[in-house]
Amino acid sequence: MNKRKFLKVSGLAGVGVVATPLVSTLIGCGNAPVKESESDTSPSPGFTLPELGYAYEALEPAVDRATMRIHHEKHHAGYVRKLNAALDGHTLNGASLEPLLAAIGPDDTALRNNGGGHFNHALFWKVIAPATPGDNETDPLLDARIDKAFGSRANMLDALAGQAGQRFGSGWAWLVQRADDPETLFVCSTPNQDNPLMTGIVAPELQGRPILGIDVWEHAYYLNYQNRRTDYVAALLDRINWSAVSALMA
Ligand code: MN3
Repeated sequence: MNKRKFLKVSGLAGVGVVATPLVSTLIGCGNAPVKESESDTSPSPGFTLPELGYAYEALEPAVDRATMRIHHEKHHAGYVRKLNAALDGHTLNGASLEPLLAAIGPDDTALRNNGGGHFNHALFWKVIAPATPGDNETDPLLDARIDKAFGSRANMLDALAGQAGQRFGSGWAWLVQRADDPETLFVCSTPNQDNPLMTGIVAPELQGRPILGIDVWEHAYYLNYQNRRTDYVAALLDRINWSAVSALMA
């Protein structure tokens, strides 16, 4: 391995042990810390496609059954498969997903696109889950943080929809806890499958822990909405599972 990668992997050895594993609660994935002496030969963690936890038609009419099925069975499954393939023999093989995302450099295209794709979609399925009784009860801590940053939940949703609408081409809009101040929330968008956990890729002011993400790739809405991204985002923002968002706060 080259010196730059070696330093990054070395720095992660402890992180994998102590970091709060956001994604390990979302996804059945490996948690083994990177071992620099074994990382070239240890087996792939074998990231797996998480279950939705609800039926493909459960979000209709906001998101249609066919879109949900293709999005989960084809698109997300493809990211998982290509992520595992990209990790075969890679120095980051064995890392859990969050430290892996933090260590990716801008030129490591396969890990960047597929590691991001796996994380982003696993988060997405959680936060857009259809509401069941009790799911959408107000969480005082989340509400307080939203009010502090945006004035109200409606203002935050407007800002998030604005980020989704302004993203040129494919990408995501996020509600994020600041990396250097987790009690402070902000909204942003990132292109393609990037996300705010990619400290080696996204700008410092965009770094943090996403607790809500909106997929604005055309594959997320085109069957039902064609070019009407604004209508899709508005419908989706009515289907947020606020209990899940609260649970993702650090
Ligand atoms: Mn997608």
